[in-house]
Amino acid sequence: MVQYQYWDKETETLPREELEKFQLKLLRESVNRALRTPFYKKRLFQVGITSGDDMKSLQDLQKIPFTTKQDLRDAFPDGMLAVDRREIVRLHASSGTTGTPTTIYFTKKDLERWASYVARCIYGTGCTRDDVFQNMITYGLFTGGLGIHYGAEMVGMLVIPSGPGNTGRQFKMMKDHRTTVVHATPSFLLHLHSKLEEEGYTLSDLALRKAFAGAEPYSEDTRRRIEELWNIDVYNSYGLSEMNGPGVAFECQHKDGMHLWEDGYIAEIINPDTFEPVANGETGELVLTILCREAMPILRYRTRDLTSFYTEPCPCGRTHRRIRRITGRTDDMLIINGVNVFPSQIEEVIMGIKEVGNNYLIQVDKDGALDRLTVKTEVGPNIFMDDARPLNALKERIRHALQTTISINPKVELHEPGALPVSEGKAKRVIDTRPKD
Ligand code: ADP
Ligand code: K
Ligand code: ZN
Repeated sequence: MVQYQYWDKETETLPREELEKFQLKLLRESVNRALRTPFYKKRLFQVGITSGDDMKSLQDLQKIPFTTKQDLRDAFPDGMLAVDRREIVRLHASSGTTGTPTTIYFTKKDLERWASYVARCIYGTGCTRDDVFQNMITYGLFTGGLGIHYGAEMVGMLVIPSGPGNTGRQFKMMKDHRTTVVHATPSFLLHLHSKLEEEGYTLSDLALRKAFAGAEPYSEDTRRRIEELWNIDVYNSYGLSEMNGPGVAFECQHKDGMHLWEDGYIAEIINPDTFEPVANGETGELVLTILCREAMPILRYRTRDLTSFYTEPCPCGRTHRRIRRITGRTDDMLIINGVNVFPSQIEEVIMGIKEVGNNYLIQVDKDGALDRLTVKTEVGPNIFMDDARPLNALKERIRHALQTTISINPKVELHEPGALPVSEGKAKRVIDTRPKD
């Protein structure tokens, strides 16, 4: 039996009815705050919203137009600022995965509140002040570094701001300081493990028990693989800079779906083509409204991230709904010879094959009039690259499994462990060389 622990039990287990009442109160405040910004003043007046009181019920949220990444770019630098510039004490920026990075501002209170959401997430995985936490994610403008950092300090963990990279140094710090918990991208956790032996360590030199993995999509098979390789528990962590950063949704000790903190955000899931809400439990694009941010209120932000709500409550007793693992972004769908494919579908197939190694790359090229999909994967450490027959059989198995799932016949290339490029931040796994017209 898991002994569930809560950072803020009252809030985390608030009955739905009260939670929604609270959301409505905060939504009114957020609309009032938004009306102080040039951007929202114009946007909201256009649809006849002139005061937070126009939100009579949570349903009225639907009257507010969506906000997009492009809106944030257009409103830069002051268009969405709701406080005097002297009130802001920090800025962060998105990674720029899909274009110019967007800038987000925070007041002192905003930073405190953000840290408290993160603390709630971390404590909810069973961590305490007894833990030593190595934050192997990029510090700086990226929200993942400082965002998790301050939440971890709030919990009282000993925090090592290691940042990513330098595998030898990471192991040394892990050993010297008896690190029990790490935060990294899933791809970095796999990469780091592949260097363990080479750097002269074994798992028994380390005290690692848990990892928080996020910033990029990964499959359930990848989670299991990381857990088995390291013999630890891996918790999925979701966030985006427009909504502060990490701390939006996180897995609890039950490790099945991420609780999205509904006292901090209003979450909707919409059909990205019709903009209508999807039926409860169905997959669509996550739309988020941040409820308490002073510096930069953002209403109905289209995250582009695809997910769905769990319809069942979690055994941990938290009343805040869970979202499923993000399967990708609406904008990372590939259309290959007319067939829609998400990189996550490919990952799910190949990571389910145990002889496949820890890194892969998806390439799409033009081959005459047709598109050609090549899936390059590393092989596991026990596969011999000079033994052609089993290698060909493995290739054929991967090809067949992919064709069955995605209805496209790919070319499969096998590479030695460590041969494919790794990135320090978010993994770049798709290379599309087709001319854009
Ligand atoms: P960018 O939007 O430029 O990538 P961010 O640094 O704000 O900048 O990254 C947020 C995005 O990262 C999310 O919208 C989502 O696409 C992705 N992401 C973050 N955490 C996860 C996760 N646990 N699973 C899948 N995707 C994630
Ligand atoms: K401590
Ligand atoms: Zn739970």
